[in-house]
Amino acid sequence: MGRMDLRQGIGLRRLGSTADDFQQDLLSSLYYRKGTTVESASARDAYEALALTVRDRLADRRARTAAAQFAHNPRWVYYLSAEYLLGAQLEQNLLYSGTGDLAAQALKPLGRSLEEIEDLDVEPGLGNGGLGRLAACLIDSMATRDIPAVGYGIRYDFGIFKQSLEDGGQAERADDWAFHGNPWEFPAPDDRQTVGFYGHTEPVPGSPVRKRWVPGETVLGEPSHMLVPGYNTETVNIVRLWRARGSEASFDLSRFSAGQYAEAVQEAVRAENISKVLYPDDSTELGRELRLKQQYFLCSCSLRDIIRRFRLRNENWDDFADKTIIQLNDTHPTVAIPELMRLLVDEYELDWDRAWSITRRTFAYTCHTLLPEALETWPVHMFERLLPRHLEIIYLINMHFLREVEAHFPGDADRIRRMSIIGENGERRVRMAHLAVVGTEAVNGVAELHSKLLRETVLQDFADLWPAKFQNVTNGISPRRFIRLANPRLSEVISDGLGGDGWLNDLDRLAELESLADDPAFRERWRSVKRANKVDLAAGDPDSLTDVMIKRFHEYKRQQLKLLHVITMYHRIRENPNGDWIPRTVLFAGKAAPAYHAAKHIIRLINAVAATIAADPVVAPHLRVVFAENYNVTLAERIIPAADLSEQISLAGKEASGTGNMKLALNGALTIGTLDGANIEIRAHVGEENFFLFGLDAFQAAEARINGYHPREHYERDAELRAALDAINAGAFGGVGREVAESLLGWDEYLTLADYRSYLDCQEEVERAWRDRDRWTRMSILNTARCGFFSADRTVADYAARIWRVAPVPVPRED
Ligand code: GFP
Repeated sequence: MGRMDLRQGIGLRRLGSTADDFQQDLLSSLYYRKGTTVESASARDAYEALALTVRDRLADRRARTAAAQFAHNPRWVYYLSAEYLLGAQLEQNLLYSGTGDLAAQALKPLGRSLEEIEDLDVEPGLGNGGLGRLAACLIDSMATRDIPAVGYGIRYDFGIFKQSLEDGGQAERADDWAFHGNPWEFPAPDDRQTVGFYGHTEPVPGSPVRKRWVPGETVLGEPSHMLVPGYNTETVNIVRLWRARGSEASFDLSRFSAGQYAEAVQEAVRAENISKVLYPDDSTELGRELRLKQQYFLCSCSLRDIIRRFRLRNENWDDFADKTIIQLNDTHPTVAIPELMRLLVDEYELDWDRAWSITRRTFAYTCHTLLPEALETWPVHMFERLLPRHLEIIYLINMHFLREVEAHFPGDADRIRRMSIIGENGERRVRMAHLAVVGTEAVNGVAELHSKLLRETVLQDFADLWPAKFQNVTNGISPRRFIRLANPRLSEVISDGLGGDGWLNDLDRLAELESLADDPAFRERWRSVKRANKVDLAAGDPDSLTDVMIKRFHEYKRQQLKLLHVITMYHRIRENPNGDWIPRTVLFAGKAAPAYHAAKHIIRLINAVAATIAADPVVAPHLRVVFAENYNVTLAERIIPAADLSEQISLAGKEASGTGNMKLALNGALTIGTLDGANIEIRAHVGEENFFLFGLDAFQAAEARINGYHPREHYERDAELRAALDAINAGAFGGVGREVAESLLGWDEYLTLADYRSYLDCQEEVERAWRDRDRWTRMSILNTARCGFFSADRTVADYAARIWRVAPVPVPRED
């Protein structure tokens, strides 16, 4: 029977809520769990003891959540994601458990301040960019909305690399985020799973469909979980992360005894490599195979765990899809579809049609891109070697699917070729996005434009076949993390304005701030908050216009366009040193994928331009360029509250949604942006007059390419643009950046030069608005007031109602 039954009737001693109780619990954590004393505790001991004490408060709620959820036997949401960018845990968990003040007091006898202790809290670097942070925001909001959910992921030993600058270029170091251990985590070795790879399949006598897979290698997946508390509710969900281990037999004692130390551990090392790093370099065949291994590892472990959980309360497989919805966060976990088929057909002996009907109703897929190169495909030969049984299953799925296509569109061979799960152009490859569309009940894009473009371009054939399957769910962000924790000053002003902090889980209430946008005293407070945040950030003059572009480095996001603007400002100031210049601090932050050379050239050029400007006494008083190293959630939380201007300048039709755009607008930064991704919805919400729009739209951008785009024509025509590119080519910035200029003039994949003039004109509008302080502040307040829609709580409500079809299961408060 399920282990939950063991708890029945055993009530836990309730943890006390007074300062004394908390103090006692902190001390007992220090003595009994850290094995130290007040006198000899190091700062890290104090940190860990505090973390455990806070964790206990949440664990208490977790136990009640589990009891309530299991008793209810609801449809569970299982979120499968290769990434989770959770952000620092201590501050969040203090807020969500309401113990911040108690903690500060309790630390005093240890001679420690809460700030000092918080600095020891390392953010788990288990993600890369927007997709990983979205996953973290969604699990936060699921808990806040009392939706029974588990997030599944991989517990990478090394997260995304740590970035530093060397000679102005990006240098990468391993991010050993859990070097000191991770007090937020509960290992659950008893729930370990065994995962197979390679090998061969054998027929099962008497069954035409079932096969026996004999793997050539097995590894163990050991889970641990972290608590995911809801805000202002009792629910505490979990995120369960798998770590790969060799079996006990993987250590070869005889080789070790013979002095073959490396050989003795090689099997264990090979196993452990699976969860070693996030996104291993995929420029080699081995690296690519390791990525596919990771994906299968995550899916296999998670599905078995999901099935285990299902079987605790249910017996009939026909109920599986009514009790389970698995959301695939992009294509990385798509191999879960053939894996579920394999488990149902081969291991649980369901017939194919029944298994397929269950599988299809169990999964939903979120696509996060429009870039064709970002839609994953795997070589058939790699699949065949690594996952031979899954390839057979994919072939069968494809066969049935293509029959369906043929029935709808008889004789349309071209369509069949386009839609097949197996791509036959050149090397045969498995198209994971096609598999994800075929094997799921719902497919969604992450902003209105994105979902429309998916339907009309990238996945058009599928939308023709199954129009009802395609939906939009616009992304959102956690207001707790990105206003309350990131910007406590603004939170206080908002709470004062709205008479309480109920807005933190009802973000539409921010609309009530509108009436305060014309109140001079409120405006003054608003401005002083922004200024104080800038002082804290210490990136430049707090009275300057703080212009931020913070996001992964990618040419489609067009950091190079911002840079051309910076160079033009530099030229203008030099030419007219006594002009009435608005002081600006331009702040860049973001990582480039280690093998993405073009993006790294842009980083290097930014730093070269920054250095040139800093060394120029004429320009430096007016313009400063800062590159903040090692962008992560923690750094984002410092920069966002200090931003005046939010750069969302991707080429229209390329950014699926963006979420940084939402975080910045919510914190009162004004957006300069294209009609791309969620910018469109942000503009619709905040009002055209409170948004700086420029550039081609997605349709015009596509047309420009089709009609033959020649970046040089823009160069010839526009003297300032020419001056900027010529300066780079002439070596004006320490000789750095010629590759950037060359790529812009040669091909300019993302139409940077086409949008240059429109962008510069728009920056002039920005400056006009900035000169009118009251106007700017009013716009800023209205941005915050009108961005309630972008709460991840709304996003989750949308998924729950339209895709997951799940209802909240409230957890009773303890009497
Ligand atoms: C991707 C897309 C973004 C989108 C996020 C979340 O981000 O436009 O906002 O996913 O849906 F590109 P990255 O993981 O690629 O940064």
